[in-house]
Amino acid sequence: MKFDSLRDYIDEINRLGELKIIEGADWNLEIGAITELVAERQGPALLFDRIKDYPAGFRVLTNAFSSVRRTALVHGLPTGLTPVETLKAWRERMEGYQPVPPVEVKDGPVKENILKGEDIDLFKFPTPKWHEHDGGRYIGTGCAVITRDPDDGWINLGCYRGVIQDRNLMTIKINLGKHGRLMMSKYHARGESCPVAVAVGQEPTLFAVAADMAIRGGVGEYEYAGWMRGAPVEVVKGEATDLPVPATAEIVIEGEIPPPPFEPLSEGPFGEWTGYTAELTQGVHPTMKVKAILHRNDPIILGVPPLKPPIPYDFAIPKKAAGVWEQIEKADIPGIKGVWFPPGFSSAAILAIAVEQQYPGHAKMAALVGSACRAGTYGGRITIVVDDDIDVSDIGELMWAVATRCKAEEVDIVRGLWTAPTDPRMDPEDRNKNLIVSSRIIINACRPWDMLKDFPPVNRFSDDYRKKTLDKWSDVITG
Ligand SMILES: Cc1cc2nc3c(=O)[nH]c(=O)nc-3n(C[C@H](O)[C@H](O)[C@H](O)COP(=O)(O)O)c2cc1C
Ligand SMILES: [Mn+2]
Repeated sequence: MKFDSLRDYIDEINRLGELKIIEGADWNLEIGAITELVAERQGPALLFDRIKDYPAGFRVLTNAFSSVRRTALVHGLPTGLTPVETLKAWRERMEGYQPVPPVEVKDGPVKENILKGEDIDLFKFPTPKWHEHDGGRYIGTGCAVITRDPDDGWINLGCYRGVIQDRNLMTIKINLGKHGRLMMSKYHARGESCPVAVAVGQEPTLFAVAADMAIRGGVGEYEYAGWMRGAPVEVVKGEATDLPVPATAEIVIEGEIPPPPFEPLSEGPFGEWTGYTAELTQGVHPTMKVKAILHRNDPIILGVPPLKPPIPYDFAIPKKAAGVWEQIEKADIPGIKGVWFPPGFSSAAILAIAVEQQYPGHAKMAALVGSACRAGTYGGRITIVVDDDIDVSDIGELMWAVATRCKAEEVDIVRGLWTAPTDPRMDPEDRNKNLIVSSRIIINACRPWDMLKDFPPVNRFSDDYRKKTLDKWSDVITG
C-alpha cells in the first residue's frame, strides 16, 4: 500500500483503529510524557491537536510506527509477522531493490504557505519540549535533512536531530561520518555554505529511509523510498535553495549552514536513544540559517522522540539487522544464519550473529565484519557470535551460549571504531576533541572449531523425538 503523504498514512491507521486524537495537551513536556507512557504500553499512534498556545489544526503525531502492524504497513510487508519474521521478509524484499527516481512536479501542498524574511518564525509550530531534561524544543526528530553532494549531485536524506535556537536559527546535529556531514564538509572545505532543507512531517517511507543506516553511500534515499512504495516520490524545487523537497511534506525548513567556526550555541541536552540525556560539547554543531519555511495549511509535526531502552517494539531493529547481514555477506563470509540487536536496544549496543561454522576463524571473521561494517558498528559495545542452534533474538539463549561456550580470556577488545557522540561512557576529553570512537567487546560464543565434534551434546530432546512425543501425548502436554 502506498501513502502519498503523512495524512494518507494517518487516515489509514485511523481506519485500522490504531490512532488516538488527543486535544488540549501542552507542548511543554506533556506531549512527550503522554507519548512515553503510551509507547511503553504499546498503544496507538497519537495525534495531538488544540495544543496549548497554538491554533487548532497545528498538530503533532507521535508513536506513528511503534507497532509491528504500523511498521509493516510502511515497509510494504505482510502484517502479523514476528520481529524475526519481519527481518526475513525484509531481506527477501531487499533482494529486489531497484532505484525508483523521484519526479519533479511544479507545485505541491507544501507550498500552501511560504514564509520568507521577517515572516520566518520557527516558533510558529507547536514543537514539543520532549523530555524533562531537554535544553530546547526539537523540531527535528522524525525529520529528513536533505543535502546534495557538491561533486556528483547525489541527494541524501538523513534523520538528524534539530533544535530551535531562534526564530530563524536551528542547530542540526549531523554526526561525523554521516552522509549529510560528509557532504556538508565538502562545501565547507571550499569555504562555501551548505544548502540544506529539513522536511518535517513527510510521507512515512521518507522517514524510514532517512533513519536507515543500512542505505549505502551513493544510494539516494529518494530512489530507495520510491522503490519501497512502488511509485516515485513527488518533489518540488525549494524556494530558497534548489534542493528537491517532498511535495506533500507538512513543513520544510530551508536554509544554509555556513562553514566553521560554527555559532557558539549550546546544543542539547536531549533525551537520547542510549536511554540517557546527552549533554554535548558547546559550539561545534552545524547551525542552519533559515531562509524560507514552507508549510501546508494545518501542518503536522512528525515527532519521534527517543525513549529509554528496552522499548517494546522498535521498527529499526529488523531493518538494521538485515543491513548488517547483507554487509557481512558482501564481505564474502558464508554461513550467516541470523543477525539481531537484542533486546529492544535500538542503540545497537549489542549485536548478535549466528553462523554455521565452516572453517577455522570463520566465526571471528563474521564477528569482526559485523562489528565494523557501516550498518553494524555505530553505537556498538558488545558483539556476540554464536552457533546456528542459538536463536539470536532470544537474549536468554544468547547468554546461555556465552556462559557455556566461550572462555573469558579469549574475549577480544577492538578499539577505536566509529560511534555516536551520545555514548554516555565516552571520556569527555575525547568527546571535546571530536574523537568520537569506542571499543567493542567481541565474544566468540561458538563452540571452538577444534572441539566441534567433541563438544558435549545439548541436553534437550531432538526436534524429531520432541515432535513424536508431542503428537502422541498432546493431551497430557498441552491439554
Ligand atoms: C529519531 C532519530 C533521531 C536521530 N538523530 C540523529 C542525530 O541527531 N544525529 C545523527 O547523526 N544521526 C541521528 N539519527 C540516526 C540517523 O538518522 C541514521 O544514522 C541515518 O542513517 C543517517 O542518514 P545517512 O546514513 O544518510 O547519513 C537519528 C535517528 C532517529 C530515528
Ligand atoms: Mn544516506
